[in-house]
Amino acid sequence: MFCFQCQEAAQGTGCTIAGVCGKPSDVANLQDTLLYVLKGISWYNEKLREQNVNPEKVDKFVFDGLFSTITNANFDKNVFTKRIIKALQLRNELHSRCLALNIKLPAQLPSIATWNASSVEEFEAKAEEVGILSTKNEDIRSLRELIIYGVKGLAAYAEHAYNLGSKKDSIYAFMQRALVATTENLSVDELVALTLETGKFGVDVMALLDAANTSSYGNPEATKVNIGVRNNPAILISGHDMKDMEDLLKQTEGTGVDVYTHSEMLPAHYYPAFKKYEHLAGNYGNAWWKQNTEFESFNGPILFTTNCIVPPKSSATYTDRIYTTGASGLSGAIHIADREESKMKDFSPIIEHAKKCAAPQEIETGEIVGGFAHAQVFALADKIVDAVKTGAIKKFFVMAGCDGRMKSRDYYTDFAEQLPQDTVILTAGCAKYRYNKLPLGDIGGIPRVIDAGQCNDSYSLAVIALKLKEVFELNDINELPIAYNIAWYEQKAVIVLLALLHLGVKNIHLGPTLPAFLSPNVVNVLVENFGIAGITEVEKDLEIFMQEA
Ligand code: SF4
Ligand code: SF3
Repeated sequence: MFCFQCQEAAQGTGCTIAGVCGKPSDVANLQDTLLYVLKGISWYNEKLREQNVNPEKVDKFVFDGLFSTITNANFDKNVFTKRIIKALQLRNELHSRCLALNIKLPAQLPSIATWNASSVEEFEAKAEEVGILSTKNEDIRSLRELIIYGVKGLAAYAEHAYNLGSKKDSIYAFMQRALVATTENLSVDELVALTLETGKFGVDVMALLDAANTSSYGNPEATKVNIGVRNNPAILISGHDMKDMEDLLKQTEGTGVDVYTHSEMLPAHYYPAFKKYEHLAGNYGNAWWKQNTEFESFNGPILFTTNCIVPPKSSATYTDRIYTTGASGLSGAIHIADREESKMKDFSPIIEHAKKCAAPQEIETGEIVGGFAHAQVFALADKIVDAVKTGAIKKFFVMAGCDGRMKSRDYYTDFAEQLPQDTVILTAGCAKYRYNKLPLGDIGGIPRVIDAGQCNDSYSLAVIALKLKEVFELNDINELPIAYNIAWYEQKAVIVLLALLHLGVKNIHLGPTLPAFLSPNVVNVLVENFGIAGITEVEKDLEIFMQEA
């Protein structure tokens, strides 16, 4: 195996024996092979799409498959084996369709379009030949992988929107085009252009998901979320999928079972449609990587709708309380099947399980505040603009992104604590858990941590920035008093970063380390064109940030 797609890549270069995330080498290899076959599917589908033949199942298969290979989403070997078998069948079906429609194919088909195998051994072995290291030139490899990781992030957000009935063909067509392009002989310049184009579709997909979420559940509102517990048995729901949240809340209503959010599901509390459920009891715990201890004390079953899963240790007592659904998976966990057309998913097994469990054990008390997506911030716009004009707010710091288990991420807590009192943090994603329980106070009623929601709600932060640019009549988004100190971990953060670059945001600081998949030359391109930088020490960085813009 070789994998370097996330921030925790071993030794800062790549995992080769097993993933730091817990991904075993056989699963890593199967993921590489699945990706390879998805490229083949995309190759045929591009030709069919040109003829306006495009079965929806193909788009869905591709984004589902990509999503399942995101860091910490799916560790189940069987899932990948079955998916490769299905993928080969689908690709061969598309080939036959091309032939039936007399679509002209090249005499020499690329290997992504022809490779076939049937055993798991062959699937695993293929990864050695087609994995990341098969691209020998390190700059080409770096750009290809940067595009693929951006496309994986796109796929995740596209799937959430799709689950809410929001579809966009141009996004699916781009995902497939980009996958195929990573197998072609593109130059560095062409790949750089494709990377930036990926960012454009990042903006599109986040806008699509934002519209899907807000039209389904209303605009997020400023909300206080309880972090203590009640005395009822309960289910903990984690991940990013709001449709799953809706189905679970509906099915648990009146059963005596409470629902708590974990990690990236916290922002569900901010939606008016979910607030009406009295049994949505609070948020339990912190960011994903603390699940090893927090799931122990939760006592009830846990539902993963997406990443981030940490495979439980053999000594864990909660292993039999884990359920997965959608793109997520874990060997040994019970997987809740996809919803059938216009029906809800069937969460009854997890609800019955919860009824037999003790209530959660309290690990903290109090409240956290969030729900400042674009509409709520626009409602406060006058107040915010005044605060900037009077100098009460000197600067905003976008500290969106992911959290992770590395000790070096203490930086973000220290940074938040040491920020001058006349600054405000704009956040989204699970990065917020590094500072959302600190007593940072407010500025004239504006909280000093403004939480827009999930990582995809970074879109809201961009919309807010664009609005402020308009209000202050500036020519360039970079003239605003906004600094970007973003923490990344997995591939959704990659698409968020590319989206911000597409919107013209400069001087983003990215930490706690720069991606292992960026070669020195690609880093230079990002530094020269976008002023991308890493992080150093809090004091030094604060000095730099306060000088910029
Ligand atoms: Fe390693 Fe990250 Fe890949 Fe897991 S996802 S194998 S930790 S690089
Ligand atoms: Fe977090 Fe996994 Fe990225 Fe969605 S839940 S931000 S790491």
